[in-house]
This record gives sequence, structure tokens and C-alpha cells, in this order.
Amino acid sequence: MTATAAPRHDWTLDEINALFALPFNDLLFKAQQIHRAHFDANAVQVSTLLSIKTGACPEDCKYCPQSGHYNTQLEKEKLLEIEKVVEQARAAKAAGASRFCMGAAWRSPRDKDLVQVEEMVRQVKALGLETCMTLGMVDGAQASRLASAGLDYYNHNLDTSPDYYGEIITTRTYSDRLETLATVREAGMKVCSGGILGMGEDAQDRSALLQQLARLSPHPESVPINMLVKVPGTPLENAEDLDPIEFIRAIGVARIMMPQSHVRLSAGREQMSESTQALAFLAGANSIFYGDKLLTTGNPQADRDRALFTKLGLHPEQRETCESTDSQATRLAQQAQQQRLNERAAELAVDAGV
Ligand code: SAM
Ligand code: DTB
Ligand code: SF4
Repeated sequence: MTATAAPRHDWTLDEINALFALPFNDLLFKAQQIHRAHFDANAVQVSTLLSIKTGACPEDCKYCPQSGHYNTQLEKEKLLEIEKVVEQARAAKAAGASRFCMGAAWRSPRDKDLVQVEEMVRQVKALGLETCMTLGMVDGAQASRLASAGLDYYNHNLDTSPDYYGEIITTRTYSDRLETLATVREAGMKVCSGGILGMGEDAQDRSALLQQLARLSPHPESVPINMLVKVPGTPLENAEDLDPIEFIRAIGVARIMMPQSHVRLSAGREQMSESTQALAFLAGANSIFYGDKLLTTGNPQADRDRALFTKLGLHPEQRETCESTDSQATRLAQQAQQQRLNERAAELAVDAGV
């Protein structure tokens, strides 16, 4: 496979397992080559998260502090007021984030809540930030409303392999998740979908999760790889630690399989050494959550992340998408207009016998 081969959606488990089985240095070299063929290797996309509705969730996701099924001592909160969300978004932008991700502990949004949520999208977007939401399952009408409000990304994770899924969640199915992802794509939004490692799954499950993500066509633009945050009170509070090297391998394999996607080093960074994070960037991770909090659990302090970026020579990725394309289009239009004016002036000069 060449570094710039077209993205594939037909990865077999044997192929994926073979990538995982490569000598670590070979895997990272391959991942770096592919990474450099598609991205600025030192740019990292920076997103900030906010929980806009916290806790009391009817779903039973065994990893989640927000599930109403477990006692995690979490302070529940109703849907936040729009002004509070905008205030947080403004602070995230001032701190250097280019995308603002809003998460709600819902199985799916109620239509009456969507009115408020749409306004959040409009107002956050008006600040010049990209917008992302994760609100649970959505139907076609809800997805269209979010897309019309200007929502750029919808996050909905597959979380784990189809085989292991039933060990983690019983209140919604894997196909429910795939259906929401298809609905989001159909509505024209960008897709953010990934999973969680370290939930007691085996190596085969990690391969199968990546296989499912890569089967999505097009690939999700954003692929969050979360390391389980073990929250007391959840059934996974005592899950066995996943070897960080295995976690880095998964990032490298994701990079190779989904070469054009942003792979996000997501939850779990607070518990990770700087060296592990540096290896994750080397393996092709090029996005992070930035800010002192994820949804309900901790994330590295912003100044620690700034220091890490400086140490590693990384810089926040500029919003290259619409902004630069727009400004390029504006510049080209201005140049064309200037040329027409010059030509007209020359014609007039000839007519006037100058
Ligand atoms: N309720 C919505 C849903 O599940 O679709 C959106 C919010 S939910 C908290 C978003 C994602 O956060 C989950 O799909 C899961 O991948 C991730 N997550 C939740 N708790 C986590 C934990 N303890 N460690 C790592 N990731 C976690
Ligand atoms: C994702 O994949 N990880 C983020 C985001 N998408 C919404 C959430 C991580 C949550 C970690 C646990 C918490 O803070 O509640
Ligand atoms: Fe609810 Fe989402 Fe947590 Fe599952 S992951 S319990 S759906 S908030």
C-alpha cells in the first residue's frame, strides 16, 4: 500500500490483526508515513467539551458516570441555559479551541429540547467556532434540524466491537448506533465516531471496532479513541488497565486504516504520561480535547497542555476547512475583478487615444 492510497472500507480482520502484530517501530513508521501524506505532522486539532445536560441518563453504558443506573455521586444538571453555553464557548475560543463540542446525557433528544439546542448551535457558531454535538440517537427529522441550525459535527460512538457490545450496553443496540450514524451522514453533517479501549475487551475486539469504523463510507471525519476513565460507582471501576503500548498500537492502526480522518486522543489523557501522549501523536493522533474538564471527569489543565505542545513543537491546527477555502475564493474573486477593471481601463485608454 502506498502512503496516499485511496481510503478503504473493506479491511479484513486478518489484515487489521497483521497491522497490530507489526514490530512497534514498523507500525509507527508506517503510521507516520501515512500521517505525513495527509496532514501537517505537527498540527493538532483542538476541541473543547461542555456537558450541556448532566446525569440521570436512562441508558446503562457500564463505563459511564452519567448513567442513572449507577451511583457515581454525580451532581445532575438540567439542560443549560443558552447564555451559559455561549459564555463557555467564548472562553474556549479565547483559550485557543477551534471546535466546541456539547454533550447531553440523553438516550435521544426530545423535540422540545431541540429548539434550545438549535439556538446553542447558532450562537456558538456565530462566535466563529466549529460546532459538534453528542445527544444520543437522532432520527432523520432531528438530524435535519441540527444540520439546518448549522451543526458541523455529530458525535456518536460505536464504543466497542459488535461482539463485546452486549457486555457493555443493553439498552440500545449496535444497529441503533449504526443507524444514527447513517442518519447524521444523510443529513449532511460531518461524523465523529470512535470508541473506548480498556473496558476488558480483547485484542480481537479492538480490531473489530476499527473494522466497523472503517466500514463507514465515507470514514468518519473525526475518530475519537478514548481510554476508559474508571469512575467509582460504575461497573467498570475496577477494569484491568490496558497496556499503554497496546493503546498506541490502536491509534497507529486507526491512522493507517482511516488515513484522512482526524484521530482524536480523547478521554484518559489526565491519567496518561507525557511520553504516552507523545507516542500517540507519533502514531498519528492529531486531535485532542483541551480544557480542564471532559464532560464530567478531569482532563489535563490547559497550561499543562500548552507546555506539552511547546515541548513537542506541536501547534493547534487552524480551521482550514471553510475559512481558508472561503478566503481563497474571495481572494480569487477579487483578483478576477481587478483584472477586469485593468482590462476595461486599458480599453478606455485606447478609445481615448492615450
Ligand atoms: N449520551 C450520548 C451518547 O451516549 O450517545 C452522548 C454523551 S456520551 C457521554 C459520549 C461518549 O463518551 C460515549 O459514547 C463514550 O464513548 C464516552 N465516554 C463516556 N464515559 C466514558 C468514560 N468513563 N471513559 C471514556 N469514555 C467515556
Ligand atoms: C468522545 O469520544 N469522548 C468524549 C466526547 N466524545 C463526547 C466524552 C468523554 C467522556 C469521559 C467521561 C466524562 O467526562 O464524563
Ligand atoms: Fe447515557 Fe451517553 Fe452515558 Fe450512555 S454514554 S449512559 S447514553 S450519557
